[in-house]
Amino acid sequence: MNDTPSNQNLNYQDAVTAVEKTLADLRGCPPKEREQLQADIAQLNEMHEKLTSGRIEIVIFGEISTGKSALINALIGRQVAEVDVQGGWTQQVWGTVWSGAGYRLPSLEKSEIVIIDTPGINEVGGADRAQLAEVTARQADLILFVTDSDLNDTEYAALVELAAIQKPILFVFNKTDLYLPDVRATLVETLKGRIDGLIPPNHLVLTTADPREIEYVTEQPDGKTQSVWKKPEPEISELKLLILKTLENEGLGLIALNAAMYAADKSDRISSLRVELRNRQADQVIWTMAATKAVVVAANPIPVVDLLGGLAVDAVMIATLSKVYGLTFTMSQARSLAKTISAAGGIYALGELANYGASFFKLVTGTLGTALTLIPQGAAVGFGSYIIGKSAKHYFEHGETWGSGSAKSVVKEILATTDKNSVMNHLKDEIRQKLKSNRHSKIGHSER
Ligand SMILES: Nc1nc2c(ncn2[C@@H]2O[C@H](COP(=O)(O)OP(=O)(O)OP(=O)(O)O)[C@@H](O)[C@H]2O)c(=O)[nH]1
Ligand SMILES: [Mg+2]
Repeated sequence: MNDTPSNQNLNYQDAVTAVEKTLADLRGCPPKEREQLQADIAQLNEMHEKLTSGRIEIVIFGEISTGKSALINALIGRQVAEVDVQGGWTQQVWGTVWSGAGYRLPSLEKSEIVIIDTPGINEVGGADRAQLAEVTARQADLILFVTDSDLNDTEYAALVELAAIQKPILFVFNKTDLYLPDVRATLVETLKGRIDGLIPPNHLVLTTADPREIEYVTEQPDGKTQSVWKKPEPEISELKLLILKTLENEGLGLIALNAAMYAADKSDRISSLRVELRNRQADQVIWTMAATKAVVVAANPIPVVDLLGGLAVDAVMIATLSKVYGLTFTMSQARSLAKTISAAGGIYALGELANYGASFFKLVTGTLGTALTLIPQGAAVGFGSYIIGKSAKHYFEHGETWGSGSAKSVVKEILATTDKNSVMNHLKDEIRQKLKSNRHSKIGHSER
């Protein structure tokens, strides 16, 4: 990112707009969708606040005991993070404002840098680690990856994952005071090889966040020597400079890019959730209507009524489906689409009707026992509606077209890929249940 400041401002403005637009989209969702997007709305609000206040978040990653917390203390200049010899000290992700950084994003008064401490990467289990990665992907503008020796497998894997997030990473080799100069130089070369292709070599920086005490020997006026053990000052100036330089170079562009990526991600989530919800709603409409028709046919065994009444049920189903897809089909539009689909699939074919017809006529004066034999016929007609519904769904999903095929090819494909037996069995169950609960009304009538 070698943006000029004005370019950065432009990107920044774009990002603010993108986040605001996505937020407006989220708020404008129908209540059902909004319910499922609560967490996204909250996160995006936070992102908006972060963006408009110019809060930059630096997240520190690394194995346990590599000195992540010590590094934060050294950068901030106070003991804000708990440091411990025992590994696994930091248990939660938490942040603190780096007020002494002396950096503000241009034109953003309230701009501040927050440093976020995390537990050691081998400390957290799989699920937590995924959550940690997600939090980082969401919040971090800059990542510090801390190690105190050559990388082990876990560290390398984590580094690769982080590099994939596409955010700037500074690679910190801490505890350099523990190595003799030549060993340290060899380690630096090894580490350069490890990060090759993942992190630019000039993003590798050496630190001593919490140096071990060393012996200071002083000569007294009387010639005697005195020794005191003291902790030298931490060596973190190179890291601090590199952080500030990165922010200076990438500044607004950094958080802008981050926020824009985040908003795009949320937009995708809204669309996929919308597709998923529509899908579910549409299927529910199809099942309900197919079952209704199956029950109507099973309980009123008059084929002519079925033919006319059946088309009405299908038309209602299609009009309802159109609403799921944000359209408003009139009953006559719906009836005409139902006819097109039935014709394309031969769903009301004479042959089939004749099959049902014979038994229907026989059963007009039927008893309870014979009425139950209408179950397969009801289910067969319900299956027809199911196919009509699925075809209409396809039509609506493709923006009121048959996509690349024709009505005929679509219905044919749906017929070929539907498990007829399982749909029929489901519909038969529905009929049995309805007939049982309506025993006194419907079947009571046919018994009389
Ligand atoms: N010699 C030396 N020791 C250090 C340095 N930085 C940290 N330490 C020591 O390493 C130990 C672990 O430091 P922490 O800062 O707690 O490490 P951490 O990465 O936060 O550890 P967890 O929170 O447990 O994952 C402590 O005993 C520190 O004093 C350093 O630069 N040199
Ligand atoms: Mg810690």
